[in-house]
Amino acid sequence: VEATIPEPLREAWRKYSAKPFTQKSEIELEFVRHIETTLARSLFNCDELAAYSGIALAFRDRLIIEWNKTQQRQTFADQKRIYYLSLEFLMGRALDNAMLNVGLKDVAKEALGDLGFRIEDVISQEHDAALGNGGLGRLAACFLDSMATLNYPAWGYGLRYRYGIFKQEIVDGYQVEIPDYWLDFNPWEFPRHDITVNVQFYGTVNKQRDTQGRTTHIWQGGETVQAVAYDVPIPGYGTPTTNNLRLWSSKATSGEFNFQKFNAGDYESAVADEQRAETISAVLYPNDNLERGKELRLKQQYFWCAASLYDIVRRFKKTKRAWNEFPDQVAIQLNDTHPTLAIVELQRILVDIEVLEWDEAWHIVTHTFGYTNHTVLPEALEKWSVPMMQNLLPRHLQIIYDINLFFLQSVEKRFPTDRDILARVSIIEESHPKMVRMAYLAIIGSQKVNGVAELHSDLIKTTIFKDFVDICGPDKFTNVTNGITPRRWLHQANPRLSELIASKLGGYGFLKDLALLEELEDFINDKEFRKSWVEIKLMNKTRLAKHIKEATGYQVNPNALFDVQVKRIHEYKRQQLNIFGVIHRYLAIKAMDPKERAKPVPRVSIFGGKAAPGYWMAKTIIHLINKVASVINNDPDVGDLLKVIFVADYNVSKAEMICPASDISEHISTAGTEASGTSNMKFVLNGGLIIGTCDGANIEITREIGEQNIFLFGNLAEDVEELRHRHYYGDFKLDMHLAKVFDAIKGGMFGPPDDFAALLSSVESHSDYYLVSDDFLSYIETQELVDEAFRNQDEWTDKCITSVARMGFFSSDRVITEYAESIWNVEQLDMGKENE
Ligand code: NBY
Repeated sequence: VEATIPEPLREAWRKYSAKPFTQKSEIELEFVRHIETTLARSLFNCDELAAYSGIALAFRDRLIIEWNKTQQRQTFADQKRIYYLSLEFLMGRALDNAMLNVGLKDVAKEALGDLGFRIEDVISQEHDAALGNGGLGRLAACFLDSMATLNYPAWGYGLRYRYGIFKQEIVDGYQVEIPDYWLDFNPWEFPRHDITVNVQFYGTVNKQRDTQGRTTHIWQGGETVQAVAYDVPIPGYGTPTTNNLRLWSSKATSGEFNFQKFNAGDYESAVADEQRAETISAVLYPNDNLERGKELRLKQQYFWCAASLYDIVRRFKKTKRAWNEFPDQVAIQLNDTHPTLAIVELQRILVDIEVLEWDEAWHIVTHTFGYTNHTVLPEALEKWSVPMMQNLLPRHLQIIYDINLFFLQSVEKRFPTDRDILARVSIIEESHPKMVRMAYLAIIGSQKVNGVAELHSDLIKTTIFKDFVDICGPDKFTNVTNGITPRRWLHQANPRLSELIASKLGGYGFLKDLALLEELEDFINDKEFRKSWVEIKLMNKTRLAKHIKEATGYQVNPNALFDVQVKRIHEYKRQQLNIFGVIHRYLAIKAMDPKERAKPVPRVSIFGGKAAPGYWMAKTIIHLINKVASVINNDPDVGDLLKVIFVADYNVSKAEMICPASDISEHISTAGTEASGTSNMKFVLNGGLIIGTCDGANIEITREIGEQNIFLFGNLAEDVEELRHRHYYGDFKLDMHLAKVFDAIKGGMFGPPDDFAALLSSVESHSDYYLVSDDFLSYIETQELVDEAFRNQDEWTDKCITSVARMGFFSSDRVITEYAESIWNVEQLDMGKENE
């Protein structure tokens, strides 16, 4: 391209083109320029929010320079690209991350200092980008960071929700949801009003014969909505690579239609059309691990898949390659089943628009996609009603039926004697109404299917997808254990620990190669090092204690054992087990002779997490935690021995404060239910220990750090089925310690017992599906072991240091490398000397 531009022009352009800043004075110049011109303010009315805006704009510009060059480099290299399709990207704040990733936080700190601001105060002005529910969305964000850091040519595709996950307030002990309008000022996105895609809904399908006598399908009528691209730069750490996250926003097509309505004076219906269109990307659905079949959600999914596929195909077509090379240029990863319609959409584009033969198109499709499963919970497996899909996406439903027909024919040929297999594996469930099973469609349309931790990947092969292993062969199914980015979850969240580690390991190389942490074990007896280690933990706990005081009014002792469970509230994650354990502890303290009360280890039980607004049982658990907190925290018999805290509105930036401040964190799901968990990794990487079940990635964490460094308890996944069966048919007897806890609740100790009746009866008389009673004794005994271990601070510190040293495996860089090699078959871009 460049060769066609005359040299003098190129010369002038080069002379004036923006250069990335590196000096303090340059940052100050940019900062003041943005305050004075972009924001039209001055020194005299520059508050912290304005200072945030100024510095964010300066760094935004800085990223854009590298982002442009990255796009050019990747176009020029013309390699296979990764497209990560996710309905959720739980990014959190961007400024701190941007400063750290380009290596200029220290310089920015001085610059801001010169101009009268403390960098921490400025950073905390930023609103979290909370376009996700929990682990699945945060995983996508960690992957973007790793893909950029490793110089992979990669794009994220998602939706630009106007409202992210709701903000949580606690009022009288109850969760209240507040809308999260976050776009007032967002310097991190670039609207691309020139990059739009028209997306069609509803209408009808007509068959036609083309000139060669082929039958073609024409999808006509219905309505169209316009997708507008908003681009978010994703800077890698210590590399110029700055990738792109493209989020689609919906708006009414500015076509004939509206114009005519306006001219005819029908303003109201023209405006209504506009609002209906904008509704598609208006709000993130706040359910995690629950599927609710709403039409608007299906619209979101198709809107996003259609726009993304159009964009991907457009980019491929620019290279003028033959269609059969598509899978060599494009790898599309489906983050759960939410983007499964992308499979159908690509088949539609190839067959209906590009007029490829069905088989040739299907070969391309099935070599392009990979599908990641994140759950085995039956209530979370996506299904869409056939009538709804028929109405909204008539052509796609036809294609799904054809995919299913060819698939079932091949199954029948291979398993002619198995009479039920066709009904079991059909994409269409023969219920009333009929349902499209999205996971089955995703498996059939993908080249690889993966789970997110070893146990989970084994479970999907032996339970929910067993038949597909027989049909497709075991090689289609694989495991890629999750990980986290050490940039955000160590360096950014815990700068002091990161600095201490760097001082021992001779630099920050471990942030790019986390396995280097193993050298920390050499310093385990280094007195100075250990002292700093303990001091840092105490500082982080003190910082959290300060937040707790401000947010709740409760004063907690930073020297107490901080016991943390923060994650979405869900019965399978068993916050109820934790709070019942807290009540047990409280009853034990109350029963002690006052002289005895000096003995137990003081503990602060910290909870945090949102309940889906329609998940009544989860809300009841939040209510119970808050009631228990107000009783225990105000009981003079207890004092510092036990405090219970509910941190409202748990989100990414709260996690950055909480993870470094824990002594022990709880990952106590019923065995076999938590696919992986990723906060378990964050806590250990920050020098905390775990109490947990043999579930998800806890198992691999144990293998890496050693079983002497983790507190495991409870029944194993392989025994769960049998136990449930026994509850159901045999006699069920509540654990005796748990019975005392229940008596206390029923006696009104924590308010009207009716408030908690359903929660108790889910354990007592509704077969205790999550095995709370079965695991209770083992849980409380293990908590006693935790107390004992904490009493010996030296040994505790040994465990913490050893664990951190052995966490290298859980870097999302390792995860992305595995995906790249075993699923995507893509290569890192050769950065030549640029990456030095
Ligand atoms: O994905 C989580 C798993 O529970 C966790 O074990 C795992 O570590 C993590 C990353 O692999 N799943 C999760 O967060 N799921 C959701 O947030 C979610 C959101 C929406 C829907 C379903 C699940 N939905 O159907 O709308």
